[in-house]
Amino acid sequence: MVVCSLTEGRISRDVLSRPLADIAPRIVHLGLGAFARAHLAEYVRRVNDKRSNDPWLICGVSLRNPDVRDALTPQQGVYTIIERDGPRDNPNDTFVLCDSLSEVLFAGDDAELIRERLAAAETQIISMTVTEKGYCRRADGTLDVDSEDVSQDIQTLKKNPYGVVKTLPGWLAQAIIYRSTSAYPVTVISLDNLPDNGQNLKQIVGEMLGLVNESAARWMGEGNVSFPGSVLDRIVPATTDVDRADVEAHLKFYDAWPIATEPYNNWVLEDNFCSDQPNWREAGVTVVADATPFEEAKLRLLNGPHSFIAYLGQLTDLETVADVMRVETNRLAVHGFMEEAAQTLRMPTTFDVGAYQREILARFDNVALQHRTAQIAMDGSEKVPQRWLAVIEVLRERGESVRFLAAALAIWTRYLEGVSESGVELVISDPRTEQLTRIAASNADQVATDVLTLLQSDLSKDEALISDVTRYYRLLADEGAGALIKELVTRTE
Ligand code: CS2
Repeated sequence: MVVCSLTEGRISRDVLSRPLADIAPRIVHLGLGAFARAHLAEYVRRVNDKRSNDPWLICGVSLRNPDVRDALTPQQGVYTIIERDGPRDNPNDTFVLCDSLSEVLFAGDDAELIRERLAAAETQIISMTVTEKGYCRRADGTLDVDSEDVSQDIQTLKKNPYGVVKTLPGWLAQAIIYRSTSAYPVTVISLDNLPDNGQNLKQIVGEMLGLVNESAARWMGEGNVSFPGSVLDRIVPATTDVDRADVEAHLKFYDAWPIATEPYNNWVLEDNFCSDQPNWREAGVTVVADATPFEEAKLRLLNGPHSFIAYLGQLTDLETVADVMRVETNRLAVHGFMEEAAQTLRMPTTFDVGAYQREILARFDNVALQHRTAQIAMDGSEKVPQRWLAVIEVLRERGESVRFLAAALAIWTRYLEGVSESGVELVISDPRTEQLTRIAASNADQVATDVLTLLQSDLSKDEALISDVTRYYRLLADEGAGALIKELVTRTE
């Protein structure tokens, strides 16, 4: 039904039987970053490949800047996904044209149309990738009503449900208010790396609605809005000019914003829909009753080690994940980290944890991907709690000591000093940069306690843990990361 072609050296879209404008999007996606374009949009493309006469199309919304809209609108939403694998000098790349986005909007200019799409009868799914900080949650998972943007959205929606909102909870509350007046149920899917993402999202939206519109909150509580949990997995580095040049060289056209990613793509989604859905299973999605064990496994065995690699790489001037993995002792430490974290999983006994770990290590080894450690290092204070602290808590409650995870905390705090071991300045990009860099610059004995206190973790009172982190921190300062990693991988308990 919808096929792509080339017009004057750019990608465009031919519509065979119906104009694109006649096909209403049934998915509205908020936060159209590279991840959503490599993951959700690709699954929807696969759905449409099977049922081409009745395509599911996505209205993609950028909340913060117009760049994606400006790049993709001239190519009618079509872009290239480059799947990279193999050795760097002889990569085994494949190029897929993704055509499941039918329009791209920007909240700053197109708010009216976005509101219309969110409220439309045809819209069955509202999904989002807004990163951890976009949820405006406090450490305990409740809505951060004290944040300026959230409190502004609350005031706006109280006065006028059609007012201009800014935050994710604001947009969703507004969408649900509209939909409740027409009785159009909707499934709202978080595609972010949050623990229990469905329930967490439900919590903040429920709180927001409770404060601004009781009848919409009641309507949602009656089961007209569902929040399936989901676990997404695909490694997606930021797009570079090399990616654009590769598309041009291989496909002979210019793509303003291709996506480079790995061949691997995985999605586990809870069977909790209260509106129409594409045939997800047909597209390769695993639909389950409870995604929590899968999510724990992914957060703790992939994302946890990923952040460990990122800070280690930043501190030791290793630019990409594969660069870190190429150092044998680092690789052993990443494996050790995984083994420590794996003890806390609750997967069914049939799940082969060893095979899962090997698969992840092989993905980290992918040199063609060029995944920068600086990219993963961003927003550490939003990631560390679910990736590391949740694991440490389980192990410490069992009375066990942690080595690799304690070392990871030491490496992170050392990285927060903002200079690599060779003296290169590091850019710390985090919503709490100011507090974190202040803590990192203070007394070495205090750093571990202060950073855990800032994250509102009870682990800040765990003296044994604090003493381990502090010892590793001192070792890092005195002898460097190489010495710490060596001690970790050679010490036998
Ligand atoms: C990464 C993730 O940047 C990060 O924090 O750990 O984006 C990771 O690549 C994805 O979750 C993989 O599915």
